[in-house]
Amino acid sequence: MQNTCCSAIYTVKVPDVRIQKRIEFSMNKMLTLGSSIVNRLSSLHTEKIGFYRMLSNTRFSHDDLLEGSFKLCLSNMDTDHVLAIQDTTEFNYGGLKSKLGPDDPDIGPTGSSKIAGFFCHPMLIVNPILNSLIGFSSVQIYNRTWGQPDKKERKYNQIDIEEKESYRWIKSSIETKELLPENVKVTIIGDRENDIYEDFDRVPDERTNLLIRSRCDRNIVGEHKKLYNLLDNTIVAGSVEVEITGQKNRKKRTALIDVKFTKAKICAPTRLNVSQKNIEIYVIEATENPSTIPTNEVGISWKLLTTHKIENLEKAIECINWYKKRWLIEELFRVIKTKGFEIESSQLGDGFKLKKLLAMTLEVALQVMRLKLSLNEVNQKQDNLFNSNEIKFLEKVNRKIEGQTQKQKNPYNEQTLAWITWIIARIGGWTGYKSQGPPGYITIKNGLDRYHQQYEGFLMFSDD
Ligand SMILES: [Mn+2]
Repeated sequence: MQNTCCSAIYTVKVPDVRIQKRIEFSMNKMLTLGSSIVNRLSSLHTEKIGFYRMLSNTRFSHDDLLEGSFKLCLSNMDTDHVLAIQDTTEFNYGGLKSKLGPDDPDIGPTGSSKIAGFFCHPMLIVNPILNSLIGFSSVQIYNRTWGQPDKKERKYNQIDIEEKESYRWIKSSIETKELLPENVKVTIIGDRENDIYEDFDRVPDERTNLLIRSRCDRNIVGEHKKLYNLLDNTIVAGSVEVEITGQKNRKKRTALIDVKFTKAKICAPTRLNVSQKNIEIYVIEATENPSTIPTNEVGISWKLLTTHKIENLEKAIECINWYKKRWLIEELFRVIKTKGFEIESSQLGDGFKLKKLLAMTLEVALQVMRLKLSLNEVNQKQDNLFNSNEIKFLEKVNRKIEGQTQKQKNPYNEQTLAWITWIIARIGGWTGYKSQGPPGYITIKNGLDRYHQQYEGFLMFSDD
């Protein structure tokens, strides 16, 4: 089982033991209360003040906190092949405009040029076999500056990739390679925005592969001249059933996916400063068969570029399944924002503090996700996420819950994370009936919240 977020990971970069303790304490509060809003984390004035002081302490920044996360990721490494999933999200503090003035160096315009905020680009490391979250190998928290010249003014298509914001995709890959042990193979996964020629030029090596969704048709060497034209002329190699999780505009279903794959030599766009003028890659096309596409919906259609050698259908399907795990990073963003910690509702009003709060929230959100995912990986042990007193309390709660509903026993082995998650989810209002499906994040978060209150009461009485 993985180490928890709150066990002495910041010792290197944080000024002293007292602050280290303060960070651990705050992160535990965030975890059990499921919130990043300082006011909600404690009813004690002194605790709140301590948290605020720690965030405003200029002797360490969000980057120093993130060093702790990277250390933790390394110590959790439990496999020799990982998926490294990267993506960008923005944090909007438009509502704080009056507080977050144009003078704050840690705040700038976001996707919408008028809304104040910053961006975060994490690389999430996943064990593809256990489907577990190992940690973060790189996180870039950055902001644009007000009044920055636009792409046209900067002659954007003429400047080197290092000067562009999109360099973040390559930077996080390089940082990941530097951090992870050499015997660990890495498959880097990114969405369409990650389809950057320079990435294919600079990142792959003997142990590092790319698996990236195609954004644009590319020139290729050979008679078909264009990548998509080549795909049109490739036959379907086979079909596979894929479970599609329901979303806003996507119905939950078992989709039948037709799979094509082929080798291609892509050409560097003209004017580009790269060492390889063309690069051999493989391309996989996954297209949903019309027979499973619901009416009024567009079927699944992915074109994936990869440096993995795709020589048979099995390998193509394996890559499709790896790419599917990209939803984990989307889920992480939801947990940090709307589905959980509500970090955008923070009233801190200061970019430096908000970025530190985000660095801590990233690690805590990962813990909440681990709880939920544990129901699929039922043998994962829990180490020190909950202490022995809490386990005693959980045993009592478990007996009470099971007593009320004789038919519904906690199906998991005691001391596993799944056993704890089952109890927390039940406290959060989940019935445990198969028909209701697995508990969601809101339920787990509510469960942690109520659990925390009940445990405080339990401690009070056991003190008597
Ligand atoms: Mn994206």
